Amino acid sequence: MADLNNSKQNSDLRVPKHIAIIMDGNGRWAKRLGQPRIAGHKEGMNNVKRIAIAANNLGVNVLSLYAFSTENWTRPSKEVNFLMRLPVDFFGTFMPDLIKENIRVMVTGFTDKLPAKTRKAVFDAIEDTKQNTGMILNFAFNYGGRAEIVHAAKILAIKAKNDEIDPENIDDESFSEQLLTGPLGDLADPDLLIRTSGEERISNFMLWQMAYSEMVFDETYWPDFTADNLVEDIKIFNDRDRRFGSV
Ligand code: V07
Repeated sequence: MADLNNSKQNSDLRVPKHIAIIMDGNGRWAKRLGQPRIAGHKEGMNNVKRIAIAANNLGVNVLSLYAFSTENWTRPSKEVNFLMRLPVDFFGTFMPDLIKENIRVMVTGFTDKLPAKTRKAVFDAIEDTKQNTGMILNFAFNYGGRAEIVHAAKILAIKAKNDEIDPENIDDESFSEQLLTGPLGDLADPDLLIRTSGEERISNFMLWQMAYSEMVFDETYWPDFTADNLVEDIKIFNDRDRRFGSV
């Protein structure tokens, strides 16, 4: 089964090396309070910081968060514009915390299609945290699983056409290297996927990488999701691991 860390804090908890989260339920969280959707996005962003720090303290190596999909561009332009400002806001507010917590920022997605200001905020954050040795906080941003696989196939096809590789030699490993998560190496595949707000779908997130991931669907809306919810979901993961490991 999945390789596990020894947790820094919970002797009983075996913490997955790579946790991926689909941060769903922000709009419904706002609606429940009679507030606009963007209020939910804002509170969702604040929660990214809290959960990133909690995961880092638990000893997680990679936390991948699905922030924006290649399909999200079809939302109303006012909402898209707001979402494109969130990384700017996020790093503007939380960069000192990320440095203090020794967290390294990474982005998985088609960043060339982002507005210039957004792209700059993201690349500055990657640059400013590249010396950090703690958890990798990986934002899946303008990310789509199928687009990622198609992109990898194109790169390999071009290499083959240019006689740089023999198509016969393409295998799981050389294919993985061409995915946007290639830089993560051995850590590219999540051990655990959590989706909040009760929806039970993958929605085009890390399709290749989740071939063997355990999936936990948590009822909590993302802005309400706490460190305790995270530990609870890791325990569910541990119980499954124990059952399957014992046969
Ligand atoms: C977004 C907050 C979290 C819930 C999901 C919807 C709204 C953080 C980021 C982000 C992205 C890239 C980056 C740094 C931060 C973000 C979007 C939406 C589009 F490098 N939260 N958050 N990006 N929400």
